[in-house]
Amino acid sequence: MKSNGSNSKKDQLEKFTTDDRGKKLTTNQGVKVSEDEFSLKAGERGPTLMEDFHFREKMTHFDHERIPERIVHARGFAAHGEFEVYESMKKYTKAGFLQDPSKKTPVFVRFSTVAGSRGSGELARDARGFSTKFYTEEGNYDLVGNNIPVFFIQDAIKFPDLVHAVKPEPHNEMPQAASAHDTFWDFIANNQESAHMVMWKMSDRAIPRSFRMMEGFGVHTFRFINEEGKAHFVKFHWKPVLGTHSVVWDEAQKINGKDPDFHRRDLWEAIENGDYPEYELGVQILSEEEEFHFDFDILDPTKLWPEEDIPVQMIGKMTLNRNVDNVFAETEQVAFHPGHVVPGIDFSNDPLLQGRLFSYTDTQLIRLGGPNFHELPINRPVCPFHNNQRDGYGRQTINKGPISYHKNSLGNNTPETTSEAEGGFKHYQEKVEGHKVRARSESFKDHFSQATLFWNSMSKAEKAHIINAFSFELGKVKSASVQQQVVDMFGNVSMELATSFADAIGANPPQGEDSGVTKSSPALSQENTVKKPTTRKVAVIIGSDFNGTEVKPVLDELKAVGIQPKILSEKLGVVKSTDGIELEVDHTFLTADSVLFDAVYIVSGSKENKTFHKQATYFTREAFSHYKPIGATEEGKSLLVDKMDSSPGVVCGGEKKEFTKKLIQAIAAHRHWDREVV
Ligand code: HDD
Repeated sequence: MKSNGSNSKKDQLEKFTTDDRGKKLTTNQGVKVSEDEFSLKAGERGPTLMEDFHFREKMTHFDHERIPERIVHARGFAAHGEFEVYESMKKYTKAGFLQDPSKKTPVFVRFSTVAGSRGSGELARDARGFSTKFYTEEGNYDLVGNNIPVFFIQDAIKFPDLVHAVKPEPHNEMPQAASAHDTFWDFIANNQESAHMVMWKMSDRAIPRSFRMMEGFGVHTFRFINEEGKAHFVKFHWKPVLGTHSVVWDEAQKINGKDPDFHRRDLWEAIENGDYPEYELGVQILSEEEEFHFDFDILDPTKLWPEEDIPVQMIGKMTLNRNVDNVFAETEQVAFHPGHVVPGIDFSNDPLLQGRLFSYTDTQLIRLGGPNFHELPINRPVCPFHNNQRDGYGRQTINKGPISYHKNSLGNNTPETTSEAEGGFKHYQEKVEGHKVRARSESFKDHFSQATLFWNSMSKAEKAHIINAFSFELGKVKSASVQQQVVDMFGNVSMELATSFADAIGANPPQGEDSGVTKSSPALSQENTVKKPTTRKVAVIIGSDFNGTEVKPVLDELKAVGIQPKILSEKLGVVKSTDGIELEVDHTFLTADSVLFDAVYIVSGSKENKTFHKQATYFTREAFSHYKPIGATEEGKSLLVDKMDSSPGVVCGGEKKEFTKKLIQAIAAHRHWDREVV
């Protein structure tokens, strides 16, 4: 088992895992405690005594339970899994975990929002972090990416400015987990390299339906290095097997109230149900000779490599199959770092990446309290590690012997270095020449062409969502000057876009003309993604005395394709059909809401009363307005008001098999954008 690494991380974590159930309560010194409800006092009504070491230890530990949250990506959720490569990538890289298809590499993946604090709602309009730690036999490799393939800025020195601008404004600490405020948009208008990323952030990508349904990107250009020392440029992609899907903005805002844990709950439940989230790892590869073949600089992190020009090859699959045992110990203490690479993977000179290589260790020093965070169980590599680093807060390793320096003779000069041929990491010997300058390459100066490419690639509905997002965000901005600057800036991307939101916010239309780019990239539109019904949640609105013979087979068939019908009625308990079928109720109208489901199946029931009717109609109307698939029995049709029954994605009554087939298709389609919402 150990040899293929499949469970090496789990085995390692188990050594540090403890189960307190059934055990005796003790102090941290192991002394059994006889009383845990009353502090030690001088007399029943007297003062507490200093010598109550149990009280003091318990209270002191409690007082120190919190650690600083991550400066960005504070709210996140993680899971364990494994990665398998499809076939050896030997031609391009010597990285051990990318050689052998029979090998499973343990991984730990943390998803996050960027701007909000640790307790914020998960449906914020924001990029999502997508960080993967591969516990390889050659050391930990971290792919610390986002669900957006480009970034706001081109040089890491601007990262503190960007983050200050998007975080809540310092004078009143508002708004939480939102970019719809003056300082963010002031930053954007005055740092126009952000145009491309802002287009993604205003698109549906920034409000994913699920962590299981979003792409991941390494963003930067990295290098693959093979056994011969030859380098290729590489971009990394994660493609979710379920396709890339989003919610709508009105829904996102409501979910934040109804269930601020929506994304983590979704991930947690999928894994608990055995619906393991899967992502394929894709790479775009360019030879060193091709570096200058494009109309963008491949070192510029505000640029993507269009998939139609440089295809994404799928090279492996990651499956998340185990929830954490303890969120603090694992999810909170995990420390990712783009600089954690293994032989076969190396950096490029992307100035954003270069700055990140400093920041991540630095931040862990304050967040995790010192230089020994690599010893925390979640961060330990599964291969041995030895060096002359010593001591520091919270040191756990007990290094034997007097030698803690290199070179030495007393320890036979060990721990010893390893040659490149035997697996020692050697940095790629890129030739570099230049003057020391604070400058940006001319080749980084086109900020709008790819932003227009993105706009051109959107479907009609996606474009409408982007216009609405700009109108919402800028509608919340108070400064008319900032609003106008943003309108003028995005006029460079698309006059249609900027004119539309200028109109919505009462600003002047943009002057001039846009970038003139006419090319589009179909891979960028979520309309063209994979569409599957699997794991979709359907609210089955049902009252007593329903028609069991009609409904039961539909529910069975939905389940057979992996759809999850949840029974929703007026009160918990069971609902009974006229023909003796009983269904256990999962939710009531009080505990659930249409925004928490992917689709609705209205069964109704003859005994339903007025309140039932009112609540069910509200529920259905809201789902309809979010373009969700709706199915209805003959009886359930009575809840479909305003000609909903003849709208796209609404399936009514009819022959059972045909009905179910159409309903499943409608659910797989995710949303029905061509619906007129009244
Ligand atoms: Fe970063 C966290 C992704 C630019 C500095 N970043 C962090 C996380 C993700 C990213 C997913 C959360 C890791 C986790 O789950 O623990 N960051 C990105 C991407 C970037 C990016 C895709 C651009 C391509 N980041 C970036 C820059 C800097 C940082 C330019 C600073 C120079 N990022 C940090 C950080 C964080 C972090 C302050 C906060 C918590 C942490 O590192 O561990 O160091």
